Amino acid sequence: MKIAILGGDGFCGWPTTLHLSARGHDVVVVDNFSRRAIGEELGAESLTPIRSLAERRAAWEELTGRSVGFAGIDLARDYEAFLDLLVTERPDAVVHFAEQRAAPFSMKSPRHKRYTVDNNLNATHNVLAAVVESELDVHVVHLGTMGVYGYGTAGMRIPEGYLDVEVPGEGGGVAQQILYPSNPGSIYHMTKVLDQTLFAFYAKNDRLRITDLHQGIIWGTNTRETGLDERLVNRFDYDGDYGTVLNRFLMQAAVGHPLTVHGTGGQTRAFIHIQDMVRCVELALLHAPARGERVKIFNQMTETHRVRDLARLVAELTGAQVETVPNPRQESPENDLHVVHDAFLDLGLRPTTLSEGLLLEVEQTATRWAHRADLSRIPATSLWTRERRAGIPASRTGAAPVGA
Ligand code: USQ
Repeated sequence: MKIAILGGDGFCGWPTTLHLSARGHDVVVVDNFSRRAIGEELGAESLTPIRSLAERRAAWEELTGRSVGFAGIDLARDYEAFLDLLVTERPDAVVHFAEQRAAPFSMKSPRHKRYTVDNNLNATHNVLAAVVESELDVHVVHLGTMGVYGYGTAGMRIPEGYLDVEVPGEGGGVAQQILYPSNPGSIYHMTKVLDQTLFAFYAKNDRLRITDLHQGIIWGTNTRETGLDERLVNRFDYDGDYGTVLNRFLMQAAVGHPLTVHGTGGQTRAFIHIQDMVRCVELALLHAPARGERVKIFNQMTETHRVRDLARLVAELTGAQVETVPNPRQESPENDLHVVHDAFLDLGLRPTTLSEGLLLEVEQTATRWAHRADLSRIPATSLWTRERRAGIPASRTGAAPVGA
């Protein structure tokens, strides 16, 4: 297939680019380097020393003989440039990762909220409108989030996108399937909820073929391809805005920082290893919906874990201290999470489990690059509301511990 990877320089986009190129697909990266620019704004670099996209592409070609194309386009603003790319390159599919993906970043200030909404919704809508205008039959695969559902399960397993309901009708109950009711927990997650409505409309009105991947929290850094050579290394974020929970704990353990459990740590979330993520995207590309079919939704996750259990696991593995810190977020302190995720397993996904991969990750990434860490970037300081407090460990400030 010919595939355009939108956001192909980012944390998910880069390993997906290489995976699909390695599988023999003809890949072109579309990116405006916004993730690198945000890193500069925050003064927070990847723990791993990532190379420029030009160096990454050259190294890949040198190692494998396969070239990856590139187009520098801001999808939220340069509609015409993207339309031109579609018409010139005529891809079979686009994989859309080109959104601001950090919940804390999206909640930092009105400016960050507005940027996240403007960027994410315009990018998604421009992609869909351009596919229609191009008159090409392009399969759109989008990286969504488990967070569109919220994390409360009301005693049931969260289905893959659609919920069976019965509504009262004149002659008795009428069976229907509806999009699972959304319950986003941040401005970022809300943009992915709104994306879902754009997809439903374009699938219905223009018969676009669309797949939405409701992904859990990624853990891990490298895939088979990004691990081939140091010039291909993937980014690893640990700062309070972009670092996700398990990767943060691994890095904190490596630098001797207490593991920062927000609140009670009773939050249960869905997880997936980065190697499984690239495989899932490939499976989704190979199993596109037909024209006229509704949006195909997969739950792209393999395990659920409670935050405090993850902290305990990492502490057992590394000897790190666990510390409860104030939760800067507005979220349920405790929740259960049960998720249907059969579709990818049925298509052949063989998940990498936490028990297999965690130690390797500590050794190969967190410890290896620990000397590059800037400890001042660790605390999560983006507050969901004015009443919230930054997630700084009391042992580092001399304040009374949480709950004291
Ligand atoms: N948390 C801690 N300590 C930390 C960091 C986080 O206890 O040091 C807690 C948070 O309060 C939250 C949970 O861990 O309850 C998850 O936070 P996260 O930053 O790992 O994940 P989240 O903000 O939900 O976002 C990440 C990705 C996002 C993706 C989402 C999938 O950044 O792009 O959509 O995971 S999901 O969580 O399933 O919605």
